[in-house]
Amino acid sequence: MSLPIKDILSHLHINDINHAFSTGSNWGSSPNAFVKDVTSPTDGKKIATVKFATADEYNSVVVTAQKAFKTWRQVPAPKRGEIIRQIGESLRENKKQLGTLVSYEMGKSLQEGYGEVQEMIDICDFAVGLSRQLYGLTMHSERPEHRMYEQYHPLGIVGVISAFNFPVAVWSWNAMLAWVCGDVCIWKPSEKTPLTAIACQHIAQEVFKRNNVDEGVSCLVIGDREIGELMSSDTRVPLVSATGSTRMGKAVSAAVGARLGKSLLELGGNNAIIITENADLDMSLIGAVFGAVGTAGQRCTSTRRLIIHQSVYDAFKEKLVNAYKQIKIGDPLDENNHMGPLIDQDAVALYLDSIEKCKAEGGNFVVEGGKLEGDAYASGCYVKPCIAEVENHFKIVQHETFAPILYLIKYSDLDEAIDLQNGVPQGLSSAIMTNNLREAETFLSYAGSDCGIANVNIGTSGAEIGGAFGGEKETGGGRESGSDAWKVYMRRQTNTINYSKTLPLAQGIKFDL
Ligand code: UN1
Repeated sequence: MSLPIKDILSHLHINDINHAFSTGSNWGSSPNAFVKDVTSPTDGKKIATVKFATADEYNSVVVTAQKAFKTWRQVPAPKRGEIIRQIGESLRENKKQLGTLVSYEMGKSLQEGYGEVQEMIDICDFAVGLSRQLYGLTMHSERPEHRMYEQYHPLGIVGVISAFNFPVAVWSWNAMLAWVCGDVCIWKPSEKTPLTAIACQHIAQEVFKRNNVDEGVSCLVIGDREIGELMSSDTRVPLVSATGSTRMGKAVSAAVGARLGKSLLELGGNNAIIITENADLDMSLIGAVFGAVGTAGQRCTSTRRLIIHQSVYDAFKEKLVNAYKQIKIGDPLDENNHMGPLIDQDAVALYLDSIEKCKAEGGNFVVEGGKLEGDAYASGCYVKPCIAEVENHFKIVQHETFAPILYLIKYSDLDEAIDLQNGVPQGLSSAIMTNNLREAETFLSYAGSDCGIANVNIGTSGAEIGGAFGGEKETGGGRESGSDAWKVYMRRQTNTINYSKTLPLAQGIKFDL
């Protein structure tokens, strides 16, 4: 049984009307701020109202964050890690409430809402360990009695632009790493999901306050595209980490690049699973269906294409069609349902438009799509997951539609399958289902998948936080979360120290006075 939403909102300090920005426990908004109602796609009801920040307010937040950076960077990294550990504890305590609000505000199933908060807890744990491992290398100098090494220093303000589909986890990947690295964060959440962001800000600031940390370490700015544009062209923000569409990423990258700042981009995917003649079809089915309908097809890592060997094509198609008949669609807070709504009615319009475009190009729908009508679907955001037989070169197949539309493509040999898998502009996640070592290793080799993530006998979505997360081509090239992704949040400095009594020059150059 899920908790009543009203109790959850008050537990997470969400008010009827919420301020536009926060620099720690200081929340504010101008009297003439733009006011937006936040409605739930699950039942179409208004949850609360938020105010949008103005450019002046954004500027005041940056000034506060700059000040906070000066003190936060002096805190030893393991001590910063200890504070992140406490944030992880607080997330554990609030997992149920925050996970439920994620589900209610965004529309993903409750299980996935809890999973998203678990992903935040996991990255906190990772960041705590990392706080004692911000290693640089030591090199041997070519000169006698010299020592050479590199060290990592914090950058300053990290701007985080996050998307509605993972409204809190992707922020935490960035914020927890940035904080242990000694940076401060300004978060601009999606204007579609500001309430979960406000809840996280309260959780983080309570911990910072309890530890007497300058609360400007964690700042929140609610607004639309304008705030993202201000952040991207702001030289006071050395790193902008942006998650969202390729169109948005190109704009951020151009603005940040024009001032030679750093950007970390995690953009669209067009992820495929190759199902070979040596695949376990039952396992493949779970991976494919969860990948396609999980989060109603609104993950960057959602499975959009299945590239299936001709010898198992018909058998697998039949399994899929049968499995789609079992999918329960409805209120995501009801744990019997597999799939909730799309984020809003605009998303439904894009989904319907993609189906039309697919049909116009010759797509053959083996499971029909469409908008769901009736009392249970009164928000107007519920759709049917659908499946179409297509060719990879169709324009609509080359495009990422953020909805549960799954494309089937037939192949006859593995090289062809890999070409099809790589034959899209995006390069985030990919998978092969096979029990054949040669097929698996070929897929993982330099001649295999061109994506940032390549899995064997696992679907395309649901990556763990321990690995670096991100992709190539139009996905933007960024890497977040685990492995050595932390290095993006720091600046590297090479130091050479001469402890001899002479000053020999490198490369043997003679320069005597
Ligand atoms: C996203 O869709 O932006 O790998 C992130 C996954 C999740 C993260 C997705 N752990 O599906």
